[in-house]
Order: sequence, then C-alpha cells, then structure tokens
Amino acid sequence: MQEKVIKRYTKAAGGLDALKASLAALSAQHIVAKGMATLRNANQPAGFDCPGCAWPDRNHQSSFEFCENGVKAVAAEATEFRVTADFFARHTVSQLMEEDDYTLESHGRLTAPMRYEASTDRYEPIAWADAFALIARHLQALPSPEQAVFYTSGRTSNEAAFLYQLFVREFGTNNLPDCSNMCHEPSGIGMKAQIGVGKGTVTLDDFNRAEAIFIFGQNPGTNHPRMLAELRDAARRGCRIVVFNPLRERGLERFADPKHAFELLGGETQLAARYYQPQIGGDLAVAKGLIKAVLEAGAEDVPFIAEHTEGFGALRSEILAEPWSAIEASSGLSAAQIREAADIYMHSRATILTWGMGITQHQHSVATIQMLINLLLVGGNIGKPGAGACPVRGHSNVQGDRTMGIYEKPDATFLDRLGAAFDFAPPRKHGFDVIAAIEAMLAGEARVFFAMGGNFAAATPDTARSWAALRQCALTVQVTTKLNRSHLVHGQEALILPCLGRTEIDRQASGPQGVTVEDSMSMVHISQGINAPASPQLMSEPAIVAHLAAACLPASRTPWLWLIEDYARIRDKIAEVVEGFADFNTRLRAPGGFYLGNRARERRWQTASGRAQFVCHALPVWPHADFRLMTVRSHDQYNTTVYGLDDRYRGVFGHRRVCFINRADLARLGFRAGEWVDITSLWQDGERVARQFLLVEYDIPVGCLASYFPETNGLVPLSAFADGARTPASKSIPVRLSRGTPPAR
Ligand SMILES: Nc1nc2c(c(=O)[nH]1)N[C@H]1C(S)=C(S)[C@@H](COP(=O)(O)OP(=O)(O)OC[C@H]3O[C@@H](n4cnc5c(=O)[nH]c(N)nc54)[C@H](O)[C@@H]3O)O[C@H]1N2
Ligand SMILES: Nc1nc2c(c(=O)[nH]1)N[C@H]1C(S)=C(S)[C@@H](COP(=O)(O)OP(=O)(O)OC[C@H]3O[C@@H](n4cnc5c(=O)[nH]c(N)nc54)[C@H](O)[C@@H]3O)O[C@H]1N2
Ligand SMILES: [Mo]
Repeated sequence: MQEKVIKRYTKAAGGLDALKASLAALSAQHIVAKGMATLRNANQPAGFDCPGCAWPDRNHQSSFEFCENGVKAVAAEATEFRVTADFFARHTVSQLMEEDDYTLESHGRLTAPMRYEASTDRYEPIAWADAFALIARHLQALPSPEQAVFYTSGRTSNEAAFLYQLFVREFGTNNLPDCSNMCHEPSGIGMKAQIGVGKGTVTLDDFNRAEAIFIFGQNPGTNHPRMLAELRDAARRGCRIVVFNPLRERGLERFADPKHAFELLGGETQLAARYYQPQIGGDLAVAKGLIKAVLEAGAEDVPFIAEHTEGFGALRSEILAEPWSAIEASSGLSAAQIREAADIYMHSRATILTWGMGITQHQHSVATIQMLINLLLVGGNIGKPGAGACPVRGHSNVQGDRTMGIYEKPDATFLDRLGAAFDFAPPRKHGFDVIAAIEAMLAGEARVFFAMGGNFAAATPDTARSWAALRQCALTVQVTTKLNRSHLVHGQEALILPCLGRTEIDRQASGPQGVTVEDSMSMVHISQGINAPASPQLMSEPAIVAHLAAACLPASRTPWLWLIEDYARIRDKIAEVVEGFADFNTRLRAPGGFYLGNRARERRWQTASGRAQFVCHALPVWPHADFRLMTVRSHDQYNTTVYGLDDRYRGVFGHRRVCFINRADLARLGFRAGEWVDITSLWQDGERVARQFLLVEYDIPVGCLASYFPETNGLVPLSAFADGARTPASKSIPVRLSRGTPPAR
C-alpha cells in the first residue's frame, strides 16, 4: 500500500504537471472541448468569475486567468454527468450513504427538484411550486421564526445573498450562519476591534511594491494557485518571501508558471527566501517574538505609533517581559530563527502579512491575528503602498456575502437601512452561528434547516452530533448544484433544490443576467455565465429566493418577482442599503469592476477612539496530549468536494486516509510509515475516534500531525472553537494514535 500511495514529488509547483492535471480534470468530466471554450471566459470582463477561490485577478482582464484548481472547479460544474430523477429511483438514500464523498460528487449535476419520500427511502420528483409550498407550510407552522436556520456557503452571488438575507429578516430572524463562521470569522473579529475594518487592507498593486511578504498558515499552491504568480513576480524583483508553516508545502518553495514557456520546460522560481516550521498553533508566540526583536532593536515606527495608535506602552512592557524561552517553547522555533525573520521585517520598508486557515482555526486564533496586526502596526505597515494585512479568503464570494448582510450579528445601521428600503421592521436579536445552529437543532429548538449552497453535514465539526442535529429537523432544504452528504443526512422531510452554477446562462424576463461578486481584496465585478444550463429545470439562486419569499411571506411589501426580472433592480436596492455601493449599476460597467475602498488603508481608524489599537495577549496554554492534529485540504479537493484522490505536491496518490507524521515520532511510538492507525481526539466531554489512517513520514515538527478534512471532522469537538469567534478549532485537535487495522479489500 505504502509503495503505491507515497511517491516523493521533487518538481516545482505548477509547471507541465499542472497543465496535465488540468487536461485530465476536463477529460474526467468528458468536456475537453467545452471545457477549453468555457475556460477562455474565466475571469474575463465579459465572462464568469472563477467559482474556485477568492484571490483577485489582475484587472480581471488578462488573457489567461485561471489555474489548475480553477479548472477543476469549472470542470466539476460544467461536467457532462447528470443526476436525474431516474438516478434517484435506482438508489435509496441508505445505499447512497455507503458511497464516499468522491463517488457522490462524481455522479454529476443535479437536474430536478426532489422531495424525500420516507416510505421508499428515495428522493422523488416534485414541482417547484409544490416545493415552495411545502417550505412555506413548515415555516408558517413554527411557533417562532427563530426556530428556522438559514445557512449560506460562499459561492452565492451578491444579488442572491442580498435577497436571501432580506427574505430571512422579513420572515423574522437573524439566524444566518455561514461558512465564514468556520473560516475567516476570527480575522474579521480581530481586525475590526483593532483597525476598524474586518477585511484585508491591501490590493494586488501592493504585491508589486512590497519589499517583504510574510505568509502564515496558508497553502496557496493548492488553495489559491493564482497567488503563486504574484509571489513569483515579487520574488523575481527581489521581494523577500518569508513563510511560517509546520508543513513543507511545495507551492511555497518553488514555482514554475505554466503561463511561461521557459518555466514549462523546467525553469522555476524560488519563492520562500526563508521557510520556518513552527509547531501547530505556535504563531502567536512567533508574532510576539517578531515584535520583541523589533522592540529590542529599537526599530519600531515611532511617528506612526504616536500619530495613529493607542496601547503601545502596555504592549511594549508585556512583550519585553515575555522571556525568549517561553516564546521558543510555545512557537517551536529558536530565538535565533525568529530574530533572523525579524531582521527581514525591519529591513523591509513595506511588508504584507498574509494568512489562511492555519491561523484562523485554533482556540487562540483571534489573539494570534491581533498579534499579527500588532506586528504590522509596530512597523507602520498599514496604510502605505506595498504594505498591509491580507487575510486570504476562501470561497469566491464569501467576502461579498458578508457585505450583503449574510451575518448572524448584523449591525444596527445596516438593519435600519434595510428596514427603511423595504418598509419593514427587521429583527434585532442576534441569530445563530454555525455552532449555535447545531446546538439549537440538537436541542429541538430549531426545526427547519435551509442551506443556500455548501455541504453543512460534511463541513461542520463533530460529525456525529452535526448529523444528529440535521436528522432531528422537521425539514431540511439544500439549494445545491451537486449531490453531497447533506442531501443524505436529512430531516423528517427533505428537499433538494438544484440551481444554476456560475458558468451557466441565467435567463430572466429581461434577458440573460449577470451577477456580482467581491474578491478577497474588495474588488466588485460582474460575472456572466456562458454555458447552457445543466438542465432546463434549474432555477437561479435569486429566483429561488424570490419564489420562496413570494410563497412564504404573503404580507410582504417587497416586489419579489419584479426584482428578479432584471437583476439591475436588485442592485439598485443594494445601492440604497449597503454602504459603498452608490451608483452600483453604473460603476459596474468599468472593465474589471470597482474597488470598495478600505478606511484603514487610508489610515482612518473606525474604532471608538479613532486610533488603531494595540492589544496584548498571553501565550496559549495547551491541553495535554501526545499530538496536535491539523485537518487540511489535499490538492484534489474543494472543501468537501473531492475531485480526485491525489495530493501531488505532498506526494500522496490514490488515497485520502493518510496521517502525516515526523520520523522521530514514528520511532518514539515504535510505528513504521505505511502502518495503519486509529486517531483518537481527547476532550473534556469524551473521546472521538477516526479509524484506518495510513501513516506517512513527512517533514512536519515533532508532536504535530496532519490529515485531510472532511474525513477527520468527527474528531473536532463541537465545543472546541476560537475564543471570541467560535470558529471550530480544526487545525489543533489534541489526539493520540493507536495501532489500527488495514481496510478490508
Ligand atoms: N483548490 C482549492 N482551493 C480552495 C479550497 C479548496 O478546498 N481547494 N478552499 C477554499 C477555502 S473555503 C479556503 S478557506 C481556502 C483555504 O486555504 P488554506 O488557508 O491554504 O487552507 P488549508 O488547506 O486548510 O491549509 C492551511 C495551511 O495552514 C498550515 N497550518 C496548519 N496549522 C498551522 C499552524 O498552526 N500554523 C501555521 N503557521 N500554519 C498552519 C497547513 O500546513 C496548510 O499549509 O482555500 C480556498 N480555495
Ligand atoms: N476539519 C475541517 N473542517 C472544515 C475546514 C477545515 O479546514 N477543516 N474548513 C472550513 C472552511 S474554511 C469552510 S469555508 C467550510 C466549507 O463549507 P461549505 O461551504 O458548506 O462546503 P463546500 O464543500 O464548499 O460546499 C460544496 C457544495 O456546494 C454546492 N455548490 C457548489 N457550487 C454551488 C453554487 O454555485 N450554488 C449553490 N447553491 N451550491 C453550490 C455543491 O452542491 C457542493 O456539494 O468548511 C469548513 N470545515
Ligand atoms: Mo473557507
């Protein structure tokens, strides 16, 4: 097994293999010609926004703006395979439950609305109107609107998200949990308190000017491959790239840009000038150490600190009092390594810090992010060209969805404007986030679960409890494009509502419609599908919301069906309600769209005192355990969507149940690479086990393990989450290993 599965990958990221993998992805979906034609329109002014990640494009108008994993995302949507009513007639839900996520995904696009029939354990066709009437009956029967939960995943367009939150609030609740709760929530919360905005402060132009880029806990070679082109250009002009990541990730080390003929033939660019491997969760200590080295050298930006900030004195004393030994123990790096990195920071006149899930998915993630912002502030690195904070978002419109009001804790100003524009009184009580929603369903306090996209059953922590929660609902509804676990783990009644994807033509009364999205750097632009819909029965997300609202809210004063005749009408309403969107329809005409702006970037701090805040945080105290386990993405998956079974850059092929471990730990435990183990997570409320993982020796610190999600989600306790942000701590699960048995077969 081990010999077949593990092959060291020695090449740079990208290169010819990325092109080969792209072609293979198209061919696996039987769409080589259609796929090529489709991809020519990806990230073009007149085309669609790539449904992959939220990394921005150069003006959204270069000629080749997609990447291998963008191709996989597009291919998964443009596939020739279909899940028809006939398919559901042939398979019971219990039979489908036996299939893994990869097989479920590979059946293709959903084609018709379906209703679960308990007597046959099958999904059966239902007319759209009957589906909306069924949902209306359930919602109207609830004693309180707070017993319904409305989840959103981050592919949903601005137009759909805006209508959806309006519907939910007219219905009477702020129960709008979203994938952000499991993702960059700590970034938004940490940054807002310090600098008054919860979004990144840089634009792509800053990547051209930075003298140093520090990358924490992010794997762009897999998850934001277009970022590698920016890093490549930066490295080539002498910008110093410094990486902090427990794992050696090829995409951060070396890159061959498939767009450059020379690099295809083996030329490559060295990306990271320095690559440090702290232990899992060691970044708060790393950030403290970097600040300490700056302070010890007297290299802080005194005028910036004096003019723009508050709380420096307290931070300074706290950090100078923190012994290097404590920083070393908590970070897993030596003081010399941290000083070396700090030296690069001090010599750079403009530094960008980027981060991803390796920072946000820990118990102390808000504290870590705030320490990273402290580091930027100490060096005056916010609000000048080439410098700033860059939380790299995940889903292609996750940032836009929040801007549109998909948030369980909306602020009063937003609600006031929404109420005024649509003549109703929005509910003020905060709603459920993802964890609270699961708890409420478990307690029987939430009875209807509606999902606008995503795969709640597979993406959430504590799989056993999440599934029990969904199964306890009276009704679960999934608006989706592909078959997934959340269709199979359902309530007493259940609906599948299939929708158009981003690549497809969305025709409404006034003609084909475009939708808008906001990328990770606050650029808003239009996205227009070009392919024929996967089935004539698909509805667009905005149309689904409008028809649902018309069925559920007979007394609503909102002209739901009129709004969707022409999405420009929705945008006019967005312009009225959402700050920064004045003249939305006009500004959208600029090629590449428009920039929403960012006050912190202008050094205008929207905090109580009008100054940026330094915040102190103690080093974390860890629960005692043999190992900390991080759950990460392989190269062949998009969150819970598994496209393939390889993780090329990490050298894993044809298998997903692997556990990366350091050689010294193998020796200490008397295990060999290639052996099978069970992983047990340790928590106050008891133990959770995931079985049959293949041990893979890897360049990872002692005491740290890595496996893929969602196979390991069952190990993440529901109550293990980020302080202050409630993001599941899925990157630092306390676990132990025990000898397992090889899978039968
Ligand atoms: N192809 C593809 N693209 C995607 C996605 C996908 O699944 N597939 N998902 C999208 C989404 S929703 C998101 S949020 C992003 C996710 O993109 P990433 O943030 O890159 O997500 P992960 O794969 O979870 O990888 C996290 C990285 O953090 C490192 N890490 C783990 N723990 C720690 C730690 O304690 N400290 C440090 N310094 N590093 C740590 C891991 O080694 C890994 O390199 O990508 C988006 N883009
Ligand atoms: N253990 C662990 N758990 C994690 C993470 C982790 O790193 N480790 N990461 C977390 C993160 S960062 C995130 S963002 C969440 C992701 O959580 P989700 O966003 O809920 O999950 P996805 O896997 O992205 O959702 C995939 C499904 O979306 C549907 N879909 C695709 N395109 C469209 C569309 O255009 N419209 C609609 N309506 N549906 C569509 C398809 O049916 C597909 O099956 O998972 C989180 N869970
Ligand atoms: Mo995410």
